[in-house]
Amino acid sequence: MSKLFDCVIRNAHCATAADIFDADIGIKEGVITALGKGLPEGETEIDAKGRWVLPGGIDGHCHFDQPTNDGTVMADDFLSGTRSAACGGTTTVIPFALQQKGQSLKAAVADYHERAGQKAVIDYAFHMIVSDATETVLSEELPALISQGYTSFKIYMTYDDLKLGDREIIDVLSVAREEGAMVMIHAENADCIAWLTERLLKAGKTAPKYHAESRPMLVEREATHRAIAFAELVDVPILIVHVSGREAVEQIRWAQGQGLRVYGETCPQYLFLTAEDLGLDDDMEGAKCICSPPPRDKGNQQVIWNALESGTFQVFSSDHAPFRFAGNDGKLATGETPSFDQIANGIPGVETRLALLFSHGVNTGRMDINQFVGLTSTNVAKMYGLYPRKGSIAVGADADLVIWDTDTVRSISNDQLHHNVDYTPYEGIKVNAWPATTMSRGRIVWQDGRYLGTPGMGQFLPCDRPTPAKPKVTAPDPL
Ligand code: DUC
Ligand code: ZN
Ligand code: ZN
Repeated sequence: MSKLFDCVIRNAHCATAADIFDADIGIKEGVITALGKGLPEGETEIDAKGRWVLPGGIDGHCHFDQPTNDGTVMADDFLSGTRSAACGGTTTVIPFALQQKGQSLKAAVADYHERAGQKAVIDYAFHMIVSDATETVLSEELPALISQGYTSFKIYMTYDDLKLGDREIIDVLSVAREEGAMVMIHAENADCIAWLTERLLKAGKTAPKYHAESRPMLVEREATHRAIAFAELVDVPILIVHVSGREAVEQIRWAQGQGLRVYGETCPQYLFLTAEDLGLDDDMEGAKCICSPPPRDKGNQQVIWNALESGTFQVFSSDHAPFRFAGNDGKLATGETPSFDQIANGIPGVETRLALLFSHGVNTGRMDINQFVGLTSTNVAKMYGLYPRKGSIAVGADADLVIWDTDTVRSISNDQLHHNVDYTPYEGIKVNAWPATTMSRGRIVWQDGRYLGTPGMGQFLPCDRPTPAKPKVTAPDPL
């Protein structure tokens, strides 16, 4: 007779976003079916030895195999991207189906399914990127796609080939309100950046380090402020993504203080890198750390830590945007010494996100384990309509679990990572936590330093309309 459980994880010291408890975890057909003490023997048994067992990480912001039109190619497709995620303790990813200008949104989503289908090792959902807010997109495609489970999308306030104008932003926010979708906003003022870039280039300031000067905090502050004003006008929640420093944090805090549903996301680069990592004059190595918004300084790193600890930010994502340094289709696709504005934007980080925050957040006492789980998993599941199937340890939830080794001390090294990028911006940073075991719907995909995943086993996850995307109820309930 077959056993009640396919697998039992014994002696798990579990944490969710709310609780800490010790339990055996019974798993059947990829789902957690029992939590308790002394569960009957499973087909397989894992002893967690009293280690932390946490919900698998959900990376709500990463880019895999995203089409570009500047001669660059993303280094990670769904296979290498999800493999890398799994080895770092992430069990769900939400990358972006990018609509090119002139393309239908539906076609962009269909194309992205082709890219993911046979390759993904772990489960995945899609955000959309809306770059062409035509009448058809607004009135037909977006409503239809949202009702089919694509319930979040990103819009850009910068980049000529992606940005929306103010009126277009208001129009897409209005559709999001009507349809119950979450809007993620890349907030940087395109015209300020263009003006500053022109001046820098004219002055011969072309090295990677000038990337940071072309995108000072003011441009992020202005766009964040404008996005918040539009969201207030339309009365719809928004999420400001990849927040880099004090000025945007102040805008978000102000909005939250007004009672507006304005959420914030930050990423490892704003905790562990500074503008100095963009190098000195003529130092092309600095291209490895070019991302937007750029990393700031130590003082701003502290502001970002504070905003994580205090709850100003709800989610912590990698913004993995993988471009190789060597070769002619990555960072240096336009030549050996391109000017900073010709260098692909984005850095890798899907595998290192969790270990960095666990080590430097939880193990230093900056945040507790429940906050860690919230920022890296539970809140992400809620923000994008995947909760409670994902993001918790509970009966009925998918058995997406990570057993953490907190006895390790290691330096991050690109040799040990599983992405397809030839560097990590976090090389040499010490961590004292790393996943010992990653389990995706009951299947072990990473154990004791060995990748054990199978391409194509990841499932597409249609998302519910996220509760945090609901407009605030302002009238008191007469009851
Ligand atoms: N924005 C992102 O979200 N990722 C990479 C580059 C960018 O500008
Ligand atoms: Zn962005
Ligand atoms: Zn991104």
